[in-house]
Amino acid sequence: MRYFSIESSQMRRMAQFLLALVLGLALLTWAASSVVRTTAQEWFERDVNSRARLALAGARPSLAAAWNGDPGALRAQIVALNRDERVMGVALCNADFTVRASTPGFPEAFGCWAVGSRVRGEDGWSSVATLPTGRASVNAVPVEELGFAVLVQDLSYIERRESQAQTILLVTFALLAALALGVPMFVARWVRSGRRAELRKVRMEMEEQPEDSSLQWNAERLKRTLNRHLHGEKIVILSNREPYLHVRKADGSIEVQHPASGLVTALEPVMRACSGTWVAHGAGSADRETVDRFDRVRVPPGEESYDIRRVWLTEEQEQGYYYGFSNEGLWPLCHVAHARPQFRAEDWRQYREVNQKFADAVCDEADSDDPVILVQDYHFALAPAMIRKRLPAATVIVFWHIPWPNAERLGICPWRDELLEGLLGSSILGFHTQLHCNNFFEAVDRYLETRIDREHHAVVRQGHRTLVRPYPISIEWPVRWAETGETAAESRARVFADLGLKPNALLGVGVDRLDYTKGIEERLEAVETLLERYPEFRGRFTFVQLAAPSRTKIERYRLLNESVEKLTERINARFGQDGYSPIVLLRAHHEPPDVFRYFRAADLCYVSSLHDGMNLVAKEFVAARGDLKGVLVLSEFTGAARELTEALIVNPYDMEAASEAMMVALTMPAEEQRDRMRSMRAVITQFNVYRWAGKMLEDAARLRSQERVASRLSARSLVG
Ligand code: ADQ
Repeated sequence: MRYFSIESSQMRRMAQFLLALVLGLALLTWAASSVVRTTAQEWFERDVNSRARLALAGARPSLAAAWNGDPGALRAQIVALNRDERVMGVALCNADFTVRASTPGFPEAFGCWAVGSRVRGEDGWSSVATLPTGRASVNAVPVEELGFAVLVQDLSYIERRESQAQTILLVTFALLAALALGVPMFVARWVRSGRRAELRKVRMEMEEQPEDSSLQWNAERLKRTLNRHLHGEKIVILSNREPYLHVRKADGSIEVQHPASGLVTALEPVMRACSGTWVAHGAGSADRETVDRFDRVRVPPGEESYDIRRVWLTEEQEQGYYYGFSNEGLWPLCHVAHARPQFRAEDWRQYREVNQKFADAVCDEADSDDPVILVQDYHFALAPAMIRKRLPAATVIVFWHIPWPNAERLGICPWRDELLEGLLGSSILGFHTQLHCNNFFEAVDRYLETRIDREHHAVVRQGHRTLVRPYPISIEWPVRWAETGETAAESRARVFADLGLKPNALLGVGVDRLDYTKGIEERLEAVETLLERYPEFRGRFTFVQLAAPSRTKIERYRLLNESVEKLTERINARFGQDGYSPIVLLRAHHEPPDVFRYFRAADLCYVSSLHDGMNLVAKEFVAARGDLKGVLVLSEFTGAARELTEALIVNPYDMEAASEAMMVALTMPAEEQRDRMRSMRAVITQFNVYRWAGKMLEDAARLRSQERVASRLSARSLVG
């Protein structure tokens, strides 16, 4: 996609060169023509003078003979001398400077008195003067002792000839200049229109490929796509979080953990399908012990198909880059969740340093000059430009997993320009929604010198083009964890037993990292409002919150943790009775099979994010419900609300509406539950994570072929 800019800069350079050439030639022509003009003029004048002298010298004896004779014969002689059309006049002057005879039209300025005193010796006198009619040459020779003869010749014809010659020279030069400028420009234009047509074809293919809905995306199709379009190239993924952590347990054994992360949930199945290397921060307590000497470990355990390349960070780096700039700066900046972003210069320095460190690791893992690299999330806004610097031909696909703020909000970040510039190092920049893309365009437009190509959804900066498009993320389908062989009834029985619930109890579930953007406090308050407004649910409805501790070193997260705990205690104190607690807070990381058991056991799942990119929990709940039971209550501020329209969509800030939705969910007839669930499952079946990755990789593949066409054509035109 850099093609057009390279091409136009080449054109610009060529035009500049041609213009300089033409100006140089014009200057040269002017200088040459004035030299030629002066020299030619001198030659002509010398020639005319010598011819005049010859004529006079030749006529001298006969003039002397006739001087004192018949005036008519003397006159006839000077008329004969005057016959040449360029001779303006001839005069014969006596020794006392009086006129002896002259032809009509002899110029007054060269009368006998004016010339006489200058005629000395045998050679006489000659000169060039400017008369009102133009330049003229005058030659005077003595005629023995009798006097002298004067012949005046018109030189204006020399000027006329010179100006004619100069006009011809200039016209010829102008014609040559027009040819020199016009022909290459025409050829370039012609070549460019050819290239455009070819590129338009590729681009149209890229934009208008209809989707074959009968062909569902799955791991196999993704693999095929990769093989067909990218010839099975190895993919390098970069993310902060690794898909598998090795953790040393209290008993000394090493356990493999799946982190609670939407990013990992989405990308792990993609990596299984594609293979390659996943570069990530080695954060597990036993991570160093499980890597080889290249800091690599083969995963998934037991089904090894790709490598994790672990990058180690010092405590200061982790503090500044991860906790500081990423999670106290960018995270609150991108989420409208009322936490004030903290921007510290030291954090920014670490963020830059760590981005460089990861970018270097990615480049080291690349096995070609033009690898396909998937950069994930807000931890690595600078890495794309850093990678591009080392591997200019790489296809860098960035996916931003969280919302992108509007330009005004982004403007408060002291390093907003650097963030935008870093991201524009990518070939494709993906967001969950069109709104986030629009916000990005707005920010780039406001803060950087770029060209926004709205027709093709791209930003062009310094000759590099970045496609900016929505790719709504999703989950694998079918979800591995939903295929455990445990029926929904068995899951429900097990969870009810674990929580000590009565068989007729109603269960709500929330599953999140303990993060203030997820609206966990608002969710608990909505449960309180439900019990307040609908007493029939007291003693019967229990809401279990699975809360994975997250970013616990950050004060805001510690406060949230305390607040959720206090809120739970207060609500339980208010409505709890005889062993019944309306809220069960399970503050721990749960492995996916446990999470899915809770999903299958619940009557409703409430996802109450105050602002979210997509929210995969909502999709996981739907995926877990193969029994077509259960109701999803979903915040309107999630990306998922745009796709899962059969959920009960609520504003999580509106306690009454949220509690009302929970009431509707808990009393919803089984048939309606089935219809809603079926329709949501159909959406996720089709719009699963393989499609998400496939669409991006297909776009990347087309981009690569488009760039290859462009560079082939430009090479051809250079050769031509
Ligand atoms: P997250 O903020 O991590 O993701 P989300 O998309 O909901 O949010 O994914 C959370 C994942 O963690 C889910 O797979 C869930 O099962 C798991 N999880 C949550 N709580 C857990 C617990 N207690 N124990 C174990 N696992 C738990 C970011 C963005 C989202 C975006 C994703 C993917 O914030 O908006 O959808 O990336 O792009």
